[in-house]
Amino acid sequence: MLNLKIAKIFGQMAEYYVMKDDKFRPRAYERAARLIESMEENVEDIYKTGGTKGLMAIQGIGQGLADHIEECVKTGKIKIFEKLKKETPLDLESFSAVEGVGPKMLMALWKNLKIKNLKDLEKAAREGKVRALPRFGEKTEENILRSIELSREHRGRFLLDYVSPIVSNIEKNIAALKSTLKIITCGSIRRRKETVGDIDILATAKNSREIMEYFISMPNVEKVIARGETKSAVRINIGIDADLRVIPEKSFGAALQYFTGNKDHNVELRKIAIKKGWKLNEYGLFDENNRQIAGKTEEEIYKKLGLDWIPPEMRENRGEIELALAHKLPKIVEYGEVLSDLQMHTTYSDGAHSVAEMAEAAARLGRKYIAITDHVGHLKIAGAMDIKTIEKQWREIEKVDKAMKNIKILKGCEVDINPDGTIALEDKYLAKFDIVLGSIHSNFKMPKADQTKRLIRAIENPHVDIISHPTGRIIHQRSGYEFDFDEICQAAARTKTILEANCYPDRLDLNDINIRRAIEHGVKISFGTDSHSKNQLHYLNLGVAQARRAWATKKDCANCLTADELMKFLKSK
Ligand code: DGT
Ligand code: CA
Ligand code: CA
Ligand code: ZN
Repeated sequence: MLNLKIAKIFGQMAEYYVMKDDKFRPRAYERAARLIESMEENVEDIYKTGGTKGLMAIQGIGQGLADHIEECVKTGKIKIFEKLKKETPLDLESFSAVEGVGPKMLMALWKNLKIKNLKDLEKAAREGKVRALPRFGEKTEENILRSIELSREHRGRFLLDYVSPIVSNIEKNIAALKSTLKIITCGSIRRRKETVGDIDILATAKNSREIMEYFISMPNVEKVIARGETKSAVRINIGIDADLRVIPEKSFGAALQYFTGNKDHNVELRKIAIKKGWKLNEYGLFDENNRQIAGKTEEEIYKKLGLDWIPPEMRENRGEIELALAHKLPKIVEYGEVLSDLQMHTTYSDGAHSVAEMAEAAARLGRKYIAITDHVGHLKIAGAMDIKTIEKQWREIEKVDKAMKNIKILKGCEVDINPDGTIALEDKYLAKFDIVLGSIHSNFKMPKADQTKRLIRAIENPHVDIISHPTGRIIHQRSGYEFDFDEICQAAARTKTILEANCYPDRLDLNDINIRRAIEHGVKISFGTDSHSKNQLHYLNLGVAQARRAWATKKDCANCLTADELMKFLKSK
């Protein structure tokens, strides 16, 4: 947990230094925050074994930051941060849910209206006080209110990737107990939904008491909500609830099916049972004489009802039940069929690791090839590359690629799409990359028709292979720019342009619904983790899960092609 705490403090210090017009600190603190947040090793452990020297061995951590971490480990606080907070006592965290309100604006809101937190801001905006401030205006006020609404919709839901490590940890620890027989998490987590409301765990056991005792006294339990022999519920310290049910073996499959859901899928399934004169619930499938005819495994429940087994990701009552009844379920892409990662950043732009470090980590995860896609264009804050730097990177990629036998590295880039739909790099350079991702990183608020035209023009550029994070939405933060999605899909299908299923935990863009629409238009999708650190490369499966939720098959996914096949496909554009 300490990593998150320090990352949060550094992130807020970056914001305070922006308010103070500091030239260098904001970027240094922001980078450190992102780096630490994504690190697997705990900085506290690194400090305890290697001291500040050990910390400084981490790329991007200098003396000053190392001293801060030391102070935080020793005293639980950082004095300079406490001083900054005292000077400008803002609840910065509360504002993180609102898009488009930067530190400078927060400073102005504080100075002029004494706005300290999100609640104050909403009140002032509703009263029309925000628009009166210099450089704010009516439009900004509207946007603030809209984005507060959006964040409210998401309240109480957590990013799948944020919850996953906590879940794995609980599963691992419970599995290690003597009395545990089986343990599995179901609900929206098993369906790999992009956000989850709570953690639903099922277990079978020789004796439920040991499991329950452990569950309610886990170190990260903040509050015990309910405790019992077969069911307990707790609040975990990140604010999410978890419940654990211990189920008899003979009902395990039925419970697994029931608690995996979703609810609508279950309701449809139960109707099929009722039509046969049977009964289906979390204890089993029962015939007209109330004899259990299935329930030990999930497979036998589907089978007895006349359905093929349905992968959990598909269980959303979006037509999968009819197909399973007709034995016509699509063969959705398997996690292991995805060979590559087609978006990542290195130290050449805003990433934390070198080309070689990224390639080695990707190879360890079993990727057969990757595309290095540093920023090109206008994103100064993201360290966009110029021509000289690009050429230098190409030589480096060639060198690393030659040295590494188990992975192929493609020369790629993520280049800005200008407001008029032209690309922020000349064609003669674009032509030299193996793969080009076009992205919208600016002018989000254009009218729908203009935004659509802009994207179509980018798609029509023969050098643009993939449109990256096509809708621009960020989960819990912003809903994405407005454009005609079907028109974009038609243009992409016509030109053989790929649309990305970005795998970054709060992007997942395209989302499951849009992936399905794209596929129906005949568009290929690609997976890119958008990693800014080698510790993020595992995000790949988050995106693949969304594609499975969209019923994508192997042939719909560019990353299921071998590197040679992909190059051939790209040349056919
Ligand atoms: P979440 O937690 O909001 O992300 O979504 P779920 O799908 O995990 O929903 P949750 O935790 O409320 O319930 C877990 C599963 O239990 C749900 O997917 C289906 C099942 N379930 C819950 N309530 C009902 C119900 O009223 N009827 C039926 N048939 N199943 C239900
Ligand atoms: Ca749930
Ligand atoms: Ca639940
Ligand atoms: Zn991007």
